[in-house]
Amino acid sequence: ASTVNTSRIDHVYRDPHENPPLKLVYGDLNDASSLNHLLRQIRPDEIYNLGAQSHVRVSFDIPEYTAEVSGMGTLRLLEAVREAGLKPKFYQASSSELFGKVMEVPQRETTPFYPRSPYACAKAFAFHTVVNYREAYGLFACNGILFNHESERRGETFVTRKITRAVAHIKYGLQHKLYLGNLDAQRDWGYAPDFVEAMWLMLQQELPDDYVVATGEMHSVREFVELAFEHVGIDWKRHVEIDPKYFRPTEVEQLLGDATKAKTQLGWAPKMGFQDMVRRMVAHDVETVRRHVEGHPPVVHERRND
Ligand code: G4F
Repeated sequence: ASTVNTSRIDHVYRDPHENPPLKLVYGDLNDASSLNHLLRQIRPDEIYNLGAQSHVRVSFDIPEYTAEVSGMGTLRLLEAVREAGLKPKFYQASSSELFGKVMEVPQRETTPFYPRSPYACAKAFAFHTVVNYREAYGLFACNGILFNHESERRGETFVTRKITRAVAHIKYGLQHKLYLGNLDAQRDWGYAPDFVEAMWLMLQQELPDDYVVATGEMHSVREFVELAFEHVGIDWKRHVEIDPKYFRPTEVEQLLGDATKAKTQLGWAPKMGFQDMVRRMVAHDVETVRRHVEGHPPVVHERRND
């Protein structure tokens, strides 16, 4: 992009003591030649493929693009690895959206997939491609089937961050209404830093495998809303309205994960609970808006390169 959009990684990207420094390069999952070139040049030990068009509702508007990036993009990356003659460890960001219209509760590694969106269909293709490259070429490739994971850095159009930002704006009188879709949807929401640890652990094992990563607790969007508004002492019913434009043609009504395999084989466990996570996200957004309102905008770093 021609605009600088590193704000979510600036704490590591701009750290002069980071050694070696984090280096950003241009590449695109839709551009096989860029992937081939980068792999030959970098010869990585580990690859974490989190690249995607990752918004489920948006995938209904741009299905072909979503399939290209999130599905075919994974294949292109794996082919680039193979063509470069490399054997890096490979992590694929698979998703609980694969379970879609759930076939059993809770969902585990053996639960059949039932994708409910172009995004989930693309991720199903990527999941099976990773398994196939593991079996066909002996690649150390793992699927992390991650349930929803949130944090202060969550994109602003996903429901959790949309809510916590709105709460902060409403508290300071900068917004009055929050328009949402399906409040009855239920998700197994974890804290992103905990989940990233699970990704790393998968690549430190002796053998590659696929793992569900989840908290084992399920909450509705309505509960998230109630808790977020409660933290600032505001009655949510006065501010939240339903706008059908946020409904999806096919919805994933509930997701609940069973991470027993990750717990026993990786020694992984989530550290942050649901209530603390919501409180933390609200506090972060309230602080950001407070600084803005009181005339202390966030520090803008010097541009290091583009
Ligand atoms: O926050 P969401 O958009 O996340 P969703 O669809 O569960 O997908 C996220 O988690 C997946 C892992 O399971 C990832 F693979 C995926 O890339 C993404 O990170 O929506 C959560 C729920 C949905 O049921 C949605 O219908 O919230 C409901 N919802 C209600 N009102 C809304 C809204 N979602 C959004 N984005 N915006 C609303 O206004």
